[in-house]
Formats: sequence, C-alpha cells, structure tokens
Amino acid sequence: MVRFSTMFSMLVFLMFTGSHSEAELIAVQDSNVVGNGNSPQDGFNVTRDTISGLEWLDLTLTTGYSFNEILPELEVNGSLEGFRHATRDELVGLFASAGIPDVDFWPGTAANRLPTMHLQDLLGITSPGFPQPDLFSTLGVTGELRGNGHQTATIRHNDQIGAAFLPDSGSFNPDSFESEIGGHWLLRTVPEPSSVVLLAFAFAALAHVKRDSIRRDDCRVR
Ligand SMILES: [Ca+2]
Ligand SMILES: [Ca+2]
Repeated sequence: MVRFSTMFSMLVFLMFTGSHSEAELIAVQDSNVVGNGNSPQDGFNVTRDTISGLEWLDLTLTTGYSFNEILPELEVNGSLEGFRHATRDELVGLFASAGIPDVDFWPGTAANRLPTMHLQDLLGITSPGFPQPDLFSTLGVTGELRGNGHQTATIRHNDQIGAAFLPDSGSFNPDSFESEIGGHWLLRTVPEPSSVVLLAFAFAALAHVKRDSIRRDDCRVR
C-alpha cells in the first residue's frame, strides 16, 4: 500500500502542476482552417484556451459572413467544419482565462486594458477606429438569441481602458445582415493531451498496483 500512496501522490502532484503550467492562452496555426481568406493578424489563426480545452477562431477570418452565410461553412465539408458559435458562458470563460477582471462594465476599466489587448492580439482586431477613432474593437456574433436577433460580444481597448461585454440589446439582425467590421465568435473542442497523459499514467499506476497485489497473493499461496 505504501507504493500505491506514493503513486497516488505523484499523480496528484502531476495534476496540480499540470493545471498551473496550463493557465494560458496559446496561439496555434491550423492550415486547414481558412475562413474568409484573410491572413491572421498575428500569424496564427486559432487560440487555444488550455483551461477550458476550447479553441477559438480569429474573428478577422469571419468578417463579411452573415449568419445565414456562415452556417453552411460550419457543416461537414464546410470551410469551418468543426467550429460552432460560442455561448455566453463560454465567452465569459474565455475572458476569465484571458485574465480580464471586469466583464460587462461599459465603458470599460483600466484594469481590463492589458489583458483585453492581449486577447485582441490573439484573436485579431476586426474594427480599428470603431466606434470612436481611438478605440480598437473586436466584434462578433455569438450563439445566443437576444431581443430580435443574435447576441453580439465585443472586446475593445484604447490607451486608457479595456472592455469586454455581451449586451442584451446588441444583436445581429436580420440573419442576412453582414458586416465587414464584425465576425463570429467560433470555437471547437480539442482533446487535451495532458489529460490523456495523466489518464494513461493513472491506468499504468493502477495496473502496477494490481500486479503487485497479485504477486503478493501468489507468494501467500506458495
Ligand atoms: Ca458575405
Ligand atoms: Ca490569431
């Protein structure tokens, strides 16, 4: 049993350190994902949230698509197969992973500024100089319905503040409406390799313990 508890504490240690080293958003380039043909502003078209295990597509790659136009792209054999619109909770989770402290505060806070800028560096800025010349905005359509249309979410900054918000009134309507300064908040799930490794380790540890106990039983029989 000593061995098992050693294994167990090693496993707990790995899970603990694993979750800490992963507290980060990572830029990923997937050459299979093209979207509207724009180049990703940072050279990477996908942002992996290692906390939620979700991958977010740059919003600059989905400007110019109306809601009706993007739906077929999300289907099997579409140019964005595997992606779907984000829920409000998933967006709030992304903002948390980015370290944005004050969500849904408008016109924004000073504490939001650096983490919001960092998230915009990753996802791209769809509308520089909007709605005011000094503001840099990333606008997109979510998977939520609010009022008479699809709820939008926006992150933006200027040289003073940052803001991340999902207004209940701000909607994308009608479904045929398209914008050159607004994209779509799209995400997909990725398998978490670290979890797979941990699981494999857990199985190996259990198998080892089982082998040991069988061996001990064998000794007893003899
Ligand atoms: Ca279009
Ligand atoms: Ca990017």
